[in-house]
Amino acid sequence: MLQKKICMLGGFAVGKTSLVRRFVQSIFSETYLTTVGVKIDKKSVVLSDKTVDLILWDLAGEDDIGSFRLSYVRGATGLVLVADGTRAATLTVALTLRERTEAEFGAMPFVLLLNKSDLADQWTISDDAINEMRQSGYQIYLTSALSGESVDDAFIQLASLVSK
Ligand SMILES: Nc1nc2c(ncn2[C@@H]2O[C@H](COP(=O)(O)OP(=O)(O)OP(=O)(O)O)[C@@H](O)[C@H]2O)c(=O)[nH]1
Ligand SMILES: [Mg+2]
Repeated sequence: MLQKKICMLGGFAVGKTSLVRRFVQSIFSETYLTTVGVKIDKKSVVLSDKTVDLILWDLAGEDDIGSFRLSYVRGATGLVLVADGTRAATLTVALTLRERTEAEFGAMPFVLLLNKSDLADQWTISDDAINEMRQSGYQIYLTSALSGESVDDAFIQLASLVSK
């Protein structure tokens, strides 16, 4: 059986736990309960030629990059980077966390989720910035854990990247 460890990385309250809950259980809650340490979930994804079990490590958000528990990422084969589209600064946090994991464990496949797309009127990340990142090869999804928009697409794309 194909099992792949995936880490959810991003700043505080960007929606990592909500995205996992949406993907695994198809539910959403407005209530914010910050993650302490790590919570692990599992979901099987059926691809055209194989089934892959994603073991999702939902890590506590860290805006203070210095205190991020890098050791949780050991053994991971892919990353879900999450930023909150209503707080552009969280994009820098997500990208910096990825750089730190690359320095420690080497490069691995990732997708970048700009979450809370339902809050369009509060959006702070420009289309230009998004297009620029896409042109440099980033696989970017505008997601909403609330509506479910693009959530499955993003996880399925990562499943296919890590099981190549
Ligand atoms: N409107 C909206 N709210 C969201 C979305 N995703 C998450 N939230 C809300 O944002 C808050 C934080 O969500 P969490 O999923 O707990 O965020 P997190 O990244 O796991 O936070 P930490 O565990 O503290 O790092 C909660 O109140 C969620 O209901 C979304 O797509 N849209
Ligand atoms: Mg959380």
